[in-house]
Amino acid sequence: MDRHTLTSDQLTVEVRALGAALNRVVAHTADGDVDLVLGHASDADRAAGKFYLGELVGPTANRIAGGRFTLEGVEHVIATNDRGNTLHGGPHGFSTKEWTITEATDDHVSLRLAWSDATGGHPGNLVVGLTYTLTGAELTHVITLTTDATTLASPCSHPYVNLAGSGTIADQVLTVRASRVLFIDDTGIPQGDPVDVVGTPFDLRAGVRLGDALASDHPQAIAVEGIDHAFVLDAVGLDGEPCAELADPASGRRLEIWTDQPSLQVFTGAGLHEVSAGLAGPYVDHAGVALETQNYPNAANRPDYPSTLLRPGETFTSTTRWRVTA
Ligand code: FUC
Repeated sequence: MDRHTLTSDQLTVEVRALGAALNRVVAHTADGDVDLVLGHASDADRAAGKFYLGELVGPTANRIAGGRFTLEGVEHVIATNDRGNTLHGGPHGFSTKEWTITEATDDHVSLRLAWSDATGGHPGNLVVGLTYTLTGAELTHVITLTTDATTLASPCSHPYVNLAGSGTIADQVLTVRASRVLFIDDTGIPQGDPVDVVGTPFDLRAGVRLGDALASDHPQAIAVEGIDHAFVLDAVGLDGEPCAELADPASGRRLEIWTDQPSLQVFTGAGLHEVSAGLAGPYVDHAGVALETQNYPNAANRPDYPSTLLRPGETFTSTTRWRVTA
C-alpha cells in the first residue's frame, strides 16, 4: 500500500508511504474543497524534490553543523547535504525512504520504518513510528523512535500550509507564541543565545501578516527572504493556548497548532518555485509556510539546548495537534 486516505466531515487527509508524507489536507468548505498543504502530484516528483513537502524528516530535523557531533565521548561524522551541514537527516534520511503502512482505518494511519545509515555514518539501528489520527477538524500526529545504540533523535513532520489553497501566503497572518528566536549564520546554524523578539520582525506574538515579514529589511530576514528560523515556544503542550495560529482573513480559515516540542521552525518558502509538479501544478515562491514542531536546530552540538540524545531502552515521542476552522 503506497498511500492511505483519512476522511471526516471536515477534512480529507492523504498520507504517502514514501517519506511518510502528509501529502494532502483538503478542507470541505461552503465554497468547495480547498487544499491546505503543499504536496506532490506523484511520488516520482517527491523523490526528486528537495523541499520535504509534508515529509517526516529525521533522525534529526533541521541542521547539524558540519555533520559532526560527539556522543558519550565518541565523535561522529555523518553525511552532509546543505552548505556543509546535515539537513533533515542528510541524503539518506527518513524522508527518502519507503515506509510501511502498518494500520489503516477511516480515522488513523500508522507507518513504520526500520532505519540505519550504513553509508552516512549515523549511529544506531533505529525504528521510527508515525501515526496520523483524524477526528473531525483535528489532525494529530505522534512520532516514536527507539534505538539499539546511543544516538540522536529529533524527527519532525515538515508540512507547508497555505490556507488560501493557491497563490502565496503573503496575505495570511501568523501568530507564534514565542518570546525568543534563534538567529542564524549564513548556513542556517543558530548563533549565540536565543534573542528576545521585542522590537524585531520576529515578534509574531500578536500576529503578523506574512507579506510584511517577507518585505522586512532586518538582516536576518533579508538573508533568508523572510523567515527560516526556530522560535523558542512559550506555549508548549497539547492543551491550553496553541503555540501557533495561521489565519487567512480573506476566507476566514484558520489553523491552530499545539505541540509538546520546544520550538517551531517557521520557513516562509523561499525557492518553492523549484517545485514544478505540485498537487495543482507548479508552485511559486512563498506558496506555503512550513510550520515544523521540533527541537532546536543543531542541539547535537549545543549543551545549552534541550538534549536530543536517545539511548537504548528509551523511547522518543513527539505529538502535534492541528485544528482547522474552515
Ligand atoms: C526548512 C528550512 C530549510 C530548508 C528546508 C527545505 O526546514 O529550515 O532552510 O530550506 O525547509
